[in-house]
Amino acid sequence: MFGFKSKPPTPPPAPSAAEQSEGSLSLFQRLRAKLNRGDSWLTYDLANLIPGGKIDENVLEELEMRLITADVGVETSERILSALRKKVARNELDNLDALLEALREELMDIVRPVQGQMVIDSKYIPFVVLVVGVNGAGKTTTIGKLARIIKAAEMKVMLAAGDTFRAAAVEQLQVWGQRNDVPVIAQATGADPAAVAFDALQSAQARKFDVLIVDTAGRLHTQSNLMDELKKVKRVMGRIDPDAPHEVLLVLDASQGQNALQQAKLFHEALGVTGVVLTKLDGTAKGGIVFAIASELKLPIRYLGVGESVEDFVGFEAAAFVDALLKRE
Ligand SMILES: Nc1nc2c(ncn2[C@@H]2O[C@H](COP(=O)(O)OP(=O)(O)OP(=O)(O)O)[C@@H](O)[C@H]2O)c(=O)[nH]1
Ligand SMILES: [Mg+2]
Repeated sequence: MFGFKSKPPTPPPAPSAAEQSEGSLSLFQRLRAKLNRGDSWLTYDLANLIPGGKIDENVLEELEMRLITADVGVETSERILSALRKKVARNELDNLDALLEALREELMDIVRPVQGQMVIDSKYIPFVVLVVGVNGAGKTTTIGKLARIIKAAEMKVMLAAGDTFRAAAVEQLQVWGQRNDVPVIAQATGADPAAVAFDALQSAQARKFDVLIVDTAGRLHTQSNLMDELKKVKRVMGRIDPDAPHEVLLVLDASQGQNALQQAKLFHEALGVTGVVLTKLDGTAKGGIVFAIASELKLPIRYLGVGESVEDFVGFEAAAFVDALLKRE
């Protein structure tokens, strides 16, 4: 679920969603079951719309509506449909299977370029991951999940409790630390988050940790003073290692639809996001936001959160994701 530079992984990282086919229900199957529920998703009942088996404007309009209501966004949906319309005009799509295959290709073209693992470069000691996002997006939970897979790859990982604002935020991170048996650097609530990050980086460097993950308090992308605070956290770590943080992970709640796209734009402007995690894809989210982010921002999508527990976490794989949305049982 992440790559390595300079140093081979031992043992290999956790299996990808597509690979986890054994066991009661694979993550891929679960993702698919959640995203492809009943009449809520793309291909449900599409066949019934095609009385003579013919793809016409009604079918295309229905498909466009479904893309938009699945959070793909108007602009991206229009782009997909215009490509499909051209094919229909050339008589290349004369049945549902051909239409679905063409749709699959269009969706793949959008997400293939944003599939990219987080690469932990061992030339950095530690490799620093700064985790940001709005309140309740799933930052702290994502850190717990990430710490687990990094530890499983036999790397030394430390957590920094940079959320000094919300009551109990430090304790929440400490619980994840205990669960994964990884150290958590913390200060009292109300401390300067930049100071916490600075101290943690110094400590992780001195103790030769492979990875440091810095939690931060949730904040709205529109609160410029709080966005400035994050810039300071970033800047201060840069004094110890000019390249740190080496990954700025933006955590987005996929069920927030188009608002998540707006968040991504502003966090990226402020901090230079290098990777996105989409959480809560097991809930009411329809998954289309992945395409909106890929097509409009072109930011790498690293991981998907598909539940609250530590194993509900998969590396983003374009083909597995698109298939989870399109494939009929
Ligand atoms: N269903 C589901 N719930 C999730 C997922 N990720 C996180 N959660 C839940 O979302 C809630 C908020 O998660 P946190 O990790 O505390 O979010 P946060 O971004 O750190 O929140 P703040 O620190 O308050 O900004 C918790 O109840 C988590 O269990 C997910 O992938 N699926
Ligand atoms: Mg948190």
